[in-house]
Amino acid sequence: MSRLDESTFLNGGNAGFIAELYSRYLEDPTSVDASWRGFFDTLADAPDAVQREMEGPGWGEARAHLIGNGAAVRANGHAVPAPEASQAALDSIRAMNLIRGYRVRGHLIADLDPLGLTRQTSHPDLDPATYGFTEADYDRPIFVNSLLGFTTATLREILAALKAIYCGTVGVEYMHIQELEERRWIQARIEVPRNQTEFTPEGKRAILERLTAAEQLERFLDRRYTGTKRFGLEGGEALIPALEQIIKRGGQLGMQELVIGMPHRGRLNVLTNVMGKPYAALFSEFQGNPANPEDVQGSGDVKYHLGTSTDREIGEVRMHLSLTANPSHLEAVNPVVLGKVRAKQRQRGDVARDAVVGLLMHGDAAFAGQGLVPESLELSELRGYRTGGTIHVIVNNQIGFTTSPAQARSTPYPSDIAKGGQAPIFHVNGDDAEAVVHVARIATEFRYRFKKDVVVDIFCYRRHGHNEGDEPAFTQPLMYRTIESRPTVREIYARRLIQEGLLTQEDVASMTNDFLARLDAEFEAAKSYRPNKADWLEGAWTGLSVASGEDRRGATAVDRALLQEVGAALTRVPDGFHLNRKLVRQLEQKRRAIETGEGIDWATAEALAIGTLCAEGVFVRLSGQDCCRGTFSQRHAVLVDQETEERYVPLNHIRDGQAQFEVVDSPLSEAAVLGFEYGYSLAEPHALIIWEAQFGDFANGAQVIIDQFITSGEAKWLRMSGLVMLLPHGYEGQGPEHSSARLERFLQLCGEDNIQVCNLTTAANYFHALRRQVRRDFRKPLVLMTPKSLLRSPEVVSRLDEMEPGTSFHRIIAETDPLVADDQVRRVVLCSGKVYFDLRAARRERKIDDVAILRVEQLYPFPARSLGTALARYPNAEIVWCQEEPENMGAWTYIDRRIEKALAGLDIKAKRARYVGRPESAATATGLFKRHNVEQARLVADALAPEAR
Ligand SMILES: Cc1ncc(C[n+]2csc(CCOP(=O)(O)OP(=O)(O)O)c2C)c(N)n1
Repeated sequence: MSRLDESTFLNGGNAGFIAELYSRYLEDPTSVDASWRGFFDTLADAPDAVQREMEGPGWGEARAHLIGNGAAVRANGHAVPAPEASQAALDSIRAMNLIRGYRVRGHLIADLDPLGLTRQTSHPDLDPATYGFTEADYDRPIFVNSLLGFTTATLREILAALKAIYCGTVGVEYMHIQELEERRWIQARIEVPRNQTEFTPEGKRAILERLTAAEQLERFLDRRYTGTKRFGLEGGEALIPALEQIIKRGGQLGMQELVIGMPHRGRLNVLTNVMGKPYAALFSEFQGNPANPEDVQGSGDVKYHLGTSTDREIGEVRMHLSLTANPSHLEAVNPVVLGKVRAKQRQRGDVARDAVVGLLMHGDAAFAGQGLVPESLELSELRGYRTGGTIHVIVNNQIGFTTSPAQARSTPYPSDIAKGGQAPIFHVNGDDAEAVVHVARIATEFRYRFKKDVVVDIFCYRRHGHNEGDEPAFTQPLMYRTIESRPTVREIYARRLIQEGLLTQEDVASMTNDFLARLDAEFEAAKSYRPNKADWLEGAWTGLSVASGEDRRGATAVDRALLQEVGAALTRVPDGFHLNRKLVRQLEQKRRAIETGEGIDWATAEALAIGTLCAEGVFVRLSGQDCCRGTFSQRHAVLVDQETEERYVPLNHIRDGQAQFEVVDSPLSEAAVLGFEYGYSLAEPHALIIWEAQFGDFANGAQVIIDQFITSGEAKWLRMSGLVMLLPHGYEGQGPEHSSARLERFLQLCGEDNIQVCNLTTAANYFHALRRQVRRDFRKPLVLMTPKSLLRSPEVVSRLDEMEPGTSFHRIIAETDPLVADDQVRRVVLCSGKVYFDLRAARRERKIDDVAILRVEQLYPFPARSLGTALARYPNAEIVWCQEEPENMGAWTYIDRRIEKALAGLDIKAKRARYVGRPESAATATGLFKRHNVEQARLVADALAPEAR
């Protein structure tokens, strides 16, 4: 029965009967039928509240009144209420339904919009008449069992309390939360103090100071750099004292580090007024100077995308604040921040997740529109991703560029998507600075109390156009007429403090002037300001340096003893563990391979790379869809007891004191999860962080993270990442979306030594490639095309001695079969990845001995010199590039000119490579298996054909 139905039936002929039942219930809850008991239970603030309140002060009298003192006693011993008692019981039920109505929907008529454009003033669920009250009922005392702070009040008083709590400048949405304790905590936190904080005079002055800084900085920039884009905060200045409150209250609750993500709006304000970036540094950037010293590499980025980090003393606490650099792509930074938080929590051993907290700011249009928002929210309670709750602040300026909310979303609030994640939502009028700070405090407390996400939705406005050169009246003329005549939030608050007698007009003016004087001085200082260092290789990154050198092998080899120690752990299960029968065989094979040192397959090599790193003290994290088992059932990093479903991770049982291997199945998201792992890698240079796509093609769902962060973050923001992306790739007849990891896209993104792209053909090379990620003095993202069917193939296996001292990663693998003399070789087929095995098999089958096949294992950085050396052996050969991808895909367009360059300085006949592979195609692959086989056979035949076709 819905609440509305309940209130309707309370008006009908049943009312007296229900009142009587309620009286009996109050006398003895067990005396009424369970369904009625349940109903009456829900009226009170909690089932047990009835009992507690009955014992509490005031309730005895109220209850006596409701039951009907001195009324006749029925044969069954229950009191029959007197008529006035019956009315009182009815009033009570109705009032408690009304109270519930306000808790659920009070926010709908709250005074949230500073512009007053969207104010709704009534709602049936908030109308006493809906519950059966009439005008005559307003002044009769009513007994209510609630947390409102009274047990007896008139309807008029009850309504006044409810309006103060739920319909002032704060609107709270929390009744969607399923956890009773969380609901009750919020109720108690807001109902008793009538949803406001009594600020001290110092607190009030601090709020005004923050508002002054926020407002005056924007004005100053506007005056000095008129028309320059800054995506000003004007209209939403209350954000700044809100952030200050989060930091302050957080510090009291255990926060030592706050990792922040935010869009461009207000970013310059946050960078300086919250993060403490020198104003002079900002002004210098406005004058066109780079944010980092001139001799530091990189493309740089616009000033409203830059990050920074700083330490601030907040009371007794030294707080580290870091604002994560982000691209223009709104909300893309969310998962990156979450990953950073998680990594920092681990670094600090912050098991309770008290010390490091994530704070994400959002625009209203972006929060409602971007899919990364729900994808990232979805991570919040997951074992492998949780960070103990993120504090979200929406700067809800009621517009997105030129788009009004009515066109931007289908739901009433921009925050609605967060309700699915069970987050409480505090809507607040951004022109009531105290209310904004008040909810920021409650939100922080909620995060700490329940370790869950929470949302503050600051209803404000955007005083100017989308950027400072924009004319907003083209599209929202009425809104902007209202805005024009509106005093600023600082002016409103200053007036309030003057009215309260806390400050004089002169105090307010001198607060502004002092701040302006400071800005003037910083402006002067900016003229000679030079950033003296880039901060990118400090803290945890100390000791690392910018990548240099040609082969960059790193010290990746491992002694046999350690390989075998890891191998033993890999194939060991605890006593009494019920291993799946099929895995018994698999583990047995692994054990034999490791013992004999022969036949190490792909998954075993991976496990050996991970396990040896863990044994050496390197934390390894692998996440991706179904990666614990492995999409192709190849990994089995987690063994599951067949009787108990208990999980066992063999690589976490190598030796005492080893580092952990954290392996987690991810939710079915690419963008959020890849962003999370990238963020993790940003904060943790000494760990190996791996993300695996289910099939490589799905990585394009995370294209923003790839384009805007992984491949360009180092150049734009001087932030290194050693993230590994495992992308299953290879043409095996599985159709358009299960064949290609879109190698061509990654290769097109390569430049300025930004990433590494490899397509490997041996288990040993995979072993070295993974270890290399943390065994060199720099970090670079590694994009790996990984095998599918080859996982089970004896073709890719290696020997253990290919991982032992003296071995390393190979970027090019030279010919391994016996052939005619090098000068007799008529063709060199260059290729990368799986097609090598098809070519080699066909060559062996056809007994061809004058075609060499070379494998380019690393495509970028392109091993030009090594390739040149390898090709120089074959002076009379033509060069063919063979790939299984269509001509417009794969490596061809990337590698063609690079091969040409590599050949240029060599004393051999060939000048360019000839293409052999599938013709250009719109889809990545055919969906027909037969056609695939024909195509594959043809390209292999072409590559080996006696003469060019
Ligand atoms: C993913 C993405 N799409 C489009 C844009 C272009 N764009 C920049 S700001 C903006 C409006 C954002 O509105 P809102 O989220 O409400 O923030 P506001 O600018 O109003 O603070 C748009 C569409 C972008 N930056 N990112």
